[in-house]
Amino acid sequence: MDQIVQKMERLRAELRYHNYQYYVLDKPSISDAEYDKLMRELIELEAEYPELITPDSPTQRVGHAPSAKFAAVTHAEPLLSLSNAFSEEEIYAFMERMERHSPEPVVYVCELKIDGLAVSLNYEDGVFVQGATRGDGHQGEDITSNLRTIRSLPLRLNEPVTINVRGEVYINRDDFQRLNAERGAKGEGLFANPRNAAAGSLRQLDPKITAGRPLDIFLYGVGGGVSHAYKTHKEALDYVRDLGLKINPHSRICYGIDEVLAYVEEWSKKRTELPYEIDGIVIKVNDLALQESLGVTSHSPRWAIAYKFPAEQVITRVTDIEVQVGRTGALTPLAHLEPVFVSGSTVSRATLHNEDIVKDRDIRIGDYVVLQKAGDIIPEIVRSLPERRTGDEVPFVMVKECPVCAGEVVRIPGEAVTRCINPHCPAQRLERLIHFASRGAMDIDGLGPAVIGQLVEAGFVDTPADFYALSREDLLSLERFGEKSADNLLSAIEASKERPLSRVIFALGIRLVGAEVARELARHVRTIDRLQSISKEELLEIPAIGDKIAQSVVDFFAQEENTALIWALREAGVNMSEGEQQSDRAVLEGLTFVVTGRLSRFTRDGIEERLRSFGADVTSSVSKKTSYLVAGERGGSKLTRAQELGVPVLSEKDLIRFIESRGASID
Ligand code: 3BA
Repeated sequence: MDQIVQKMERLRAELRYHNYQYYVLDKPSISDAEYDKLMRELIELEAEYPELITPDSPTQRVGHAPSAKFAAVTHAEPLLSLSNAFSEEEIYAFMERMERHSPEPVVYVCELKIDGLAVSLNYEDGVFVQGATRGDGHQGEDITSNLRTIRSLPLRLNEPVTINVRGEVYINRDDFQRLNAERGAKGEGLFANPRNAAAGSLRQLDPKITAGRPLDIFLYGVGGGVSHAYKTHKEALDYVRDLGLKINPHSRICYGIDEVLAYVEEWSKKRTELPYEIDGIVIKVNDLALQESLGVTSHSPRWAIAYKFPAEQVITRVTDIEVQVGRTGALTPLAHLEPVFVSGSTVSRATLHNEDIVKDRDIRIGDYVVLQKAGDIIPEIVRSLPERRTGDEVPFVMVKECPVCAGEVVRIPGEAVTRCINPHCPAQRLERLIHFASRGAMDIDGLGPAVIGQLVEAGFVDTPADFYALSREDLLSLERFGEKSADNLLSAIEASKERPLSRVIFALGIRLVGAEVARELARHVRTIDRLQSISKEELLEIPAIGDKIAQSVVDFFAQEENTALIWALREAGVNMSEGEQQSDRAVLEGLTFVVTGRLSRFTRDGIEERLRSFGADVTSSVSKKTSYLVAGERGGSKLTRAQELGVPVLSEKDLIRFIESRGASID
């Protein structure tokens, strides 16, 4: 038996090596036929001794059955976003901020910004155990089975380390062309660009489909604490490379603005020569200690910036300007365009935001205009081309009454928006209903704009509370509704009654209260009753809440319809409080913490008690089973031990953020 095990391990090591040469280094070391022969030998052995198959065996890339849904994964360390720069001046301003913060000249690393999808990979003792999408940065989806199919992603590293690495999954341009050609031939839909193709491939529930897609990956960072032997970003990249992971070969150390701008200019020109698409350049401070002291804002590190290449611009014609009514009654001019292909998709509409923007950009019906996608997604009219006018163009005038309810419209002096002030306006009502059921809000599956339109049309629904009174018969009387879809919708509506208070608050559609502010409010008030009776002064004590938001909340609850709506939602059984006791215990469930060193906000006993109240185990010594070491000042031997074992280390601040990222608060 031992000999068989040895033989298998030898074959695996050999295959791993050739795989690395071929997929990571792009330098094949044996012929395909020889590789296949080794692989067949291993497959046969494993078929004979299935009990000896290991999950990191090269044969095990596509072993997994399709899943019904991706599980949610909470990132131990959030994947932040990058702040953007769109000009040389903004790069310069960024670098000046860095230099001001440092007594010595700052060293930078410039990298290509791969236009793919950010993912996070976990290796335990050198074995790939879990991979996830970035999601909202705190929570992503578990796409381990799909990531395992990427040949350049090692299932086992060169060293048995436990590490989290981050990178970008992408598809090469020519692989993308080939993939689309194949799809076209089979009558399947085409992907707009390599990025969408990569996203679509990672989103497959059946890893066998993903395995047939030409996905590739570059890693560019390590997640979590400064727990390794390297001191700079460049050294971290080298470390990641030495583990056997694929890093991009074009990153470069740059000293000073001239070298950074030279890199930007060089790759702005050479980007078309690359086999993959890039959408900019990432500039990072090289020194990790300096990174740490620069810190992060709420969403992005201060020590990095992404220079985004200018967006592709095209010319098209405005055929009409329509005024739409939003959820809060805001009237938004929307340009209808002659369809035009730009940055990967065909665009036939672009919002013009408000009256003033139309005036400032002098956009008239019939005008030729320059169009681009802001942030590569949202179509935006940059300017009109007055030199191409014929004289038949019609200037835009804001409507004097609501285009849907014909009600009164007002524009408050000093504000840019014109609003329909009729609270019963059907357009607002519809938008409010759509918002209530939408993904970030009550997240009711199957209750999208089309179905809601039908329900309103049929007179079944007027306010969001009416969703909860819908019967099977109501739904079956609608067109295109079968028994199955009716039952599915009813159970989705039922399930939404259990949504956390923060979502309910967001779903109400209070002006200026987005998802983030709603979470903040829920955390402070804990029940909807408290929120209804809270004063503006009290609201202002909440850090994230300023004068405008506070006023908006108070105004909302001063309206009788809104208090009636809350009453009706409560009657329907919708959750109206943040179940503190129960939910808190789930926050850190299954995690084991060790605390060391001197903390500033808490005593050792105090923090340990808090951790336990969140459901965590707290032990006194660091082992492989430890999930996190919380280290204050002078961590000593426990810190060293954690670093040896690759146990992630959290500072006091990290811990607070970590708990917050899980929807709770340490206070
Ligand atoms: N470097 C994307 N974020 C990147 C770690 C920071 C970062 C990126 C990057 C925040 C690329 C945001 C998503 C994320 C890991 C957060 C890159 C690229 N560095 N080279 C500075 O090539 N697209 N994206 N990923 N943490």
